[in-house]
Amino acid sequence: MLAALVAIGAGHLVAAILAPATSPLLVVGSTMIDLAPTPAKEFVVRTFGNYDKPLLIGLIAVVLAGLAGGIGQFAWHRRTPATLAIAGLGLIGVVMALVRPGAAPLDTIPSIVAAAAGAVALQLLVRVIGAGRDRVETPTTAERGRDRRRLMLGIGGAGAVALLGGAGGEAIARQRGGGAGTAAGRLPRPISTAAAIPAGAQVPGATPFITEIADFYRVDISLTTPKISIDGWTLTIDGMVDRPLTLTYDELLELPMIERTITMTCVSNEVGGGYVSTARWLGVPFSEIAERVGIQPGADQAYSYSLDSGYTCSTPLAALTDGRDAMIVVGMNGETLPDKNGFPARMLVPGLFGFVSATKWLRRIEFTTYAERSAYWTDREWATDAPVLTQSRIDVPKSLTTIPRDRAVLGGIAWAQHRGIARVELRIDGGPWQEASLATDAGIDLWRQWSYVYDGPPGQHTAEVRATDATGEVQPEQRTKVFPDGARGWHQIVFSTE
Ligand SMILES: Nc1nc2c(c(=O)[nH]1)N[C@H]1C(S)=C(S)[C@@H](COP(=O)(O)O)O[C@H]1N2
Ligand SMILES: [Mo]
Repeated sequence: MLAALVAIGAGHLVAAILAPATSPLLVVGSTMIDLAPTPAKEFVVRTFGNYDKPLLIGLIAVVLAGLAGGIGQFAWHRRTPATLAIAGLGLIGVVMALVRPGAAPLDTIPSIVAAAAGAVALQLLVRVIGAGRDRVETPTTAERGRDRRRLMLGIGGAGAVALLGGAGGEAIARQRGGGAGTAAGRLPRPISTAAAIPAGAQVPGATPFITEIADFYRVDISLTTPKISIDGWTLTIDGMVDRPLTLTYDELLELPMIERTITMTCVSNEVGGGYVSTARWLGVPFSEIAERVGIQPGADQAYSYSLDSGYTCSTPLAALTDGRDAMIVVGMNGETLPDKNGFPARMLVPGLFGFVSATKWLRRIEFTTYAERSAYWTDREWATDAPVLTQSRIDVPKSLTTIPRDRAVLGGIAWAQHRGIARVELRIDGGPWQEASLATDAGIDLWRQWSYVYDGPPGQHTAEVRATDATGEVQPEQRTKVFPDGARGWHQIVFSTE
């Protein structure tokens, strides 16, 4: 187990220098994410939420410890096979690194180094710790003391090497890359600014209308946050176009930019969930891109590629060209796009769920056909067309809390991006539906806040909410799972008044 620990530490350190995502535990984890069947993935995300990734890494570490422990059982007497077996564990990393989409031969180096480090560590440890093992007579007190000191030396030495490698690697990985901060202050001015959010759009005390960057939800398949350097980064737009285009970061920033406040939602958002946020985005409108490259007839999708692993996304061309504010985003709430939200550039299309529109760490957009290319989540059976579903949420009071009867105000948000919210209704204790008062409308691509004053008898109550979008469609009662095209159903809470 100590040898395996040394291997992981050494691999992590080398990966931090070469490419952090190729660290042995991470390549194994990433490949497992890609290979996991959709229901398994859905179960893990539903059950463990944002702890899904640490959990996966922990699980791999436990399995590794078990295998290494098993090898350790015969290491004393069959040193060579044991050494080969420990090195063999490293080779799992090599294979996993090679099957990652877009893998380069160099990606195997951290796992090769890990295999070698593990083998050397095992040899040394067996020699140091096991020196007295073949003794036939009962050890003397002095010999016993020496054995103990050798054991401590082995544990201490291997532990220190592993810790130095692991912590050093982590520190280097965190420092790496151009990162989001470096381009701060360079953001161009938009040719069209975002409409001001009307004061009445925010219900006092409710969820902030604009989400802080730190609070903005995050959903992606990456085990660690990619830190992309803008040096050497380019965005290619090609495929069925007359004039393919490759832009450096500076060239991208020179294009005309628009600024828009838009609400984003994830298809994996459960009823009442938090995978919905709003920010002010700065980016190049797709209309500008389309004009520059000249999209050829016959293309029906924009197929986008991410720099992190093999993530790809299919966006219907119609949604990019029907006049809505689809854009290639470089700025968020007045700052350069943060690493976690896709630095240096991401896509954003109002009205579509993130997995069919919002590729982060953008590398390439290929105009093509659905017949020709299928995306990461399409291959995993998720919906091909995925407009945001009309949803509403009760944010105050928190479920199972008690509120004073003379100030019993319920509040929350509703969203139906690119259609708009026309009405929100509340139902208390299964009674008749009653109109909530809607906050000022800030635009159809944005969520809308609502409030409702409860003035019924004190005690414990249930409240349910449902929204109607501007096309007249009422949110259905029937709950559905998030797979394959988003959760439906009414959000419900239990609260007390006194
Ligand atoms: N490269 C990459 N881009 C991605 C994803 C991903 O896994 N990888 N997930 C998508 C999904 S499912 C959503 S909902 C949004 C989330 O964007 P956010 O993390 O900035 O909130 O990003 C989209 N873009
Ligand atoms: Mo998503």
